[in-house]
Amino acid sequence: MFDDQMRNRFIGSLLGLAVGDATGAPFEGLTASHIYQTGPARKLLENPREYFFVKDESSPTLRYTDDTQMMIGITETLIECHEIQSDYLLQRFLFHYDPNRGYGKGIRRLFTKLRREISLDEAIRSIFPDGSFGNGAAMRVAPVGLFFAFDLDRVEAEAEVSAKVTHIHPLGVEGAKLLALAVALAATTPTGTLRRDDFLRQLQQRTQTEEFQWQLETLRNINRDVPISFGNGAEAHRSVVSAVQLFVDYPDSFFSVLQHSIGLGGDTDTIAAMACSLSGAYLGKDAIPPHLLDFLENDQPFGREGIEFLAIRLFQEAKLSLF
Ligand code: F2R
Ligand code: MG
Ligand code: MG
Repeated sequence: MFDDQMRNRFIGSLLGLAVGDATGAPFEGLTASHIYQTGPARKLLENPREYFFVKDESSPTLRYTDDTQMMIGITETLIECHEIQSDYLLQRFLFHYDPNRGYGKGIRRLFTKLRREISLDEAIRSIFPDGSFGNGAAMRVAPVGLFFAFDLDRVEAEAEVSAKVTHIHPLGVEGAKLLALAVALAATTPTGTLRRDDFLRQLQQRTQTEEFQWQLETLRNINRDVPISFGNGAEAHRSVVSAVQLFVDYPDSFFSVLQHSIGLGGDTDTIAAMACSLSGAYLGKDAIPPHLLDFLENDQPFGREGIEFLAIRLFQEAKLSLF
């Protein structure tokens, strides 16, 4: 169960998330047609130096954003606590918070307010009274799907706790549960055997909101030749199923998942982060193109090698937590 292949999938998922985030980030907010006219995305990715790397000839770098930074906080929490403890997770989010990493508006306001000693619930509701339905809880949740991969009920429960630290709107929470479940299923399906409809049916059975129900139902009834998109926005219900769609439509190619994530336009870093965390969980680290992975920022302790180290620790602790 927890063998070398699984270890490789943990690494593939977390590094995949970071590579997707960092390559999508320069295009976040642009329209699909703008990206097409500049690229298209396949060409951009084949020759990333000009479009993706932070301009520093001495050390070209792909720089990740809030998606990866918050994933690191979740990974650390699971390594330390073997479950999501809300207080611990919030402290890790605040420790890593860097306003230059492109955080969502609501999150920036939330973290600023928390410094003024009001309660978490009061702070959350003062921004969006019903809570945020942003995709921020889903973009960071992959480690939960990996850690509890063989227990889908636990995946759902822990993903919910992780979401509610910042996102209490039912769509924000369900987006996180859905993505964590998808990561768990991807990580436990033998490579080369993914059955599209089985995968989507299992997700649909575990979703409640009408919004995610109709999207998954529609996705089950189309194939990748049908040009239906489930959105490219920063809202959970306008991006999470899009990421799932990209993974099930291109299960055997990390590069294609990434290319089509960027080609969608809009919230490119986050859609790529979510879709590539699925692809990496299914295909493992070796599927990530080295001409991108080698240039992921590598400042210690939380660069490329640091994320790989965290993924290995997460794997080891997941194995330990079973005994
Ligand atoms: N915020 C960004 N990108 C903006 C540009 C960044 C720029 N390049 C830079 O460098 O500064 N990206 C990140 O935000 C998304 C994740 O957002 P999260 O964490 O869910 O935050 P938030 O603010 O809670 O929600 C995002 C937006 O969704 C809308 N929204 C959410 N709940 C709402 C509600 N109840 N009512 C109305 N609107 C709601 C708002 O527009 C929020 O700002 C990722 O893309 C990540 O990469
Ligand atoms: Mg981001
Ligand atoms: Mg984004």
